Amino acid sequence: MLKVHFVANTRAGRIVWLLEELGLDYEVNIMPFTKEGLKSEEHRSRHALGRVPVLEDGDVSIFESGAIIEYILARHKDGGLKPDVNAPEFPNYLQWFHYCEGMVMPPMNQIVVQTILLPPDRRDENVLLQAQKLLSKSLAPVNEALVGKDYLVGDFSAADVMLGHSCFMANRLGCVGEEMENIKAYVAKIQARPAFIKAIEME
Ligand SMILES: N[C@@H](CCC(=O)N[C@@H](CS)C(=O)NCC(=O)O)C(=O)O
Repeated sequence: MLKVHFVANTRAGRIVWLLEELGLDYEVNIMPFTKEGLKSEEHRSRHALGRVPVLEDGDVSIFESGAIIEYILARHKDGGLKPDVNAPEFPNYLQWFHYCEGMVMPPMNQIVVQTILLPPDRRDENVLLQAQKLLSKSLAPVNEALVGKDYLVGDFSAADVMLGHSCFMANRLGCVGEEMENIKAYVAKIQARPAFIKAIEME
């Protein structure tokens, strides 16, 4: 049975969302966002940095949300939620799948650190402003790519699980301005998906 090591309000939501979309059986180890849980010897044996998500599948233990998603699609749902390698949308699929952790999450991590994780006396307004600017810049091409489309690639794909989850988080952090109307509509569509609702209810 697939087992997801999960913390609420984190990228672990992507994995549960994907598993729900695919209709696969899984179990979840819900951990608190605390040092005791994440940095325990037990969890560090699964992820050296003590982070989530981690997926276990029999003898396999794998971390990095994008790698986990690729692993699940390859080993458990070949052909599911991704275009065929020779399909015209395939390069676009790869691009948006990786744009998520490559371009959108770094400034978003910084915003979370500067607004939630650091105690107020250690926060830096300039670092926050710079991260907010960079996040807006990184989201602009996503807003553009969504013109006239419900989802980034085809009817819906694993690229939407990666980047759609980040757009949802950015919106929840108040970082998607009204001018990014395509992302706003995209997030609303994602939030109406039953599989997404199940994953978020777990949060
Ligand atoms: N690139 C990694 C990022 C993993 C990551 O940073 N996860 C965060 C939650 S979204 C975490 O576990 N943070 C705990 C910590 O920083 O101690 C992925 O996509 O899985």
